[in-house]
Amino acid sequence: MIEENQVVPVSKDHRAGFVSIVGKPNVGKSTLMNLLVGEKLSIITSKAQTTRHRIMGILNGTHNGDDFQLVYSDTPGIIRPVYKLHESMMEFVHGSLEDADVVLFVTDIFEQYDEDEAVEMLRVVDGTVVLLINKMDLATPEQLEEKIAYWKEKLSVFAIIPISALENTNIEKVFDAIMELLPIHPPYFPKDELTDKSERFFASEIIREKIFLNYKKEVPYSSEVIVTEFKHKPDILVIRAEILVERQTQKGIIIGDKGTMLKKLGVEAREDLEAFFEKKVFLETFVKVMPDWRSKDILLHRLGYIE
Ligand SMILES: Nc1nc2c(ncn2[C@@H]2O[C@H](COP(=O)(O)OP(=O)(O)OP(=O)(O)O)[C@@H](O)[C@H]2O)c(=O)[nH]1
Ligand SMILES: [Mg+2]
Repeated sequence: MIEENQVVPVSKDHRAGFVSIVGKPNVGKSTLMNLLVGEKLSIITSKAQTTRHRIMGILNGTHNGDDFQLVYSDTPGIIRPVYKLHESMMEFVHGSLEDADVVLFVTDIFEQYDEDEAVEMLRVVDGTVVLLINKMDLATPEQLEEKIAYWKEKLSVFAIIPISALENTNIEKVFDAIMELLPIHPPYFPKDELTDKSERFFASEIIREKIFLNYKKEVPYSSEVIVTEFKHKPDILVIRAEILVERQTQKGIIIGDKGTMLKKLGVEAREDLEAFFEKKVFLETFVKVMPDWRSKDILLHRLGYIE
C-alpha cells in the first residue's frame, strides 16, 4: 500500500526506526505485534510456524513532544529449514534483522533451552536487542526468576522484560524501552500507511488462519492460499481464492464430507474478512492440488516467497 514518490513531511525532532520482532515459533510474536500496532495485522494460532512472511505494521504518534514512527516487523519463527519454503521464511527473518534499529527477541517461559540458532542470529545484528519473556501469565514467580537468570547469563541485551502479550502485561515497558532506543530520523513511510502489505495479502492470510484453526497435522503446513480475484464493488467486496494443497488426499480433507468442512472454513473466513475490511464480503474458494509447492523455486516465486 505504498505509493512511490509520495512526499513525507519531516519535523525536526522526528524519531523513526525499524523494530523487528523475532524468536522461535509459537512464542507469541504475532500476538505482540498486533498489540503494539493496535490492529490485527498478523494471524495467530496455537500451532507453530503460523507466520510465513515479514509483515510490517506502522505506528505513528507523539512521545514527550516528539513525533515518532515505529515500523514493526512480525517475522516467521526461527527454525532449521526443511523445505525451500522455510529457507525463504528465514530470509525474511534475516532481512528484518538487517534493517532493525531495535530487535525485540521474544522468548517464552516454555522454551526448552534450545534457542541457540536464534541466539546466533542475534549476535551479529547491529540493532539493540531487548529480550522479552512472554506468557508470564502461565509462570510462577520462581519459574520467571529462573528464566531471567538463564537469559542474563546467556545473552547480553539492553533489557529483559517479562510480559504477557495475551493479557497486555508490561507492554508499556516494552514501548518505553523502544522509545529510549529510537533514533532521530524522518519517517520511512507516509504517515497514513499502516502496513507494507496489500489488501489481497491480508485476505489470503485470514483464509489461511482458518485452515490452521480447522485442520490437523500436516494439512495446514501443506496449504497455501492465493487470492485470484479481489474486487471492491459499491456495497460488497468480492473475493475468490484458491486453496493449494500438496496431495489429492489433502484436497479431500479440506473439502470434507459433502463439502461441510470447506463450507465451515468459508463461513469463518468471511466473518473475519468482513470485520477486517469493514464491508460485506462475497467469498468463493476452490481447492487445487499443487504437488510439492513448498520445495519448488518457481512456485515459491509465484506465491510471493521469493523476490
Ligand atoms: N498464555 C499465553 N498465551 C499466549 C501469549 N501470547 C501468545 N499466546 C498464545 O501463543 C500461541 C502462539 O501465538 P502467536 O502470536 O501466533 O505466536 P508466534 O510467535 O507468532 O508464532 P509463529 O508465527 O508460529 O512463529 C497462540 O495460541 C497465542 O494465543 C501470552 O502472553 N500468554
Ligand atoms: Mg506469528
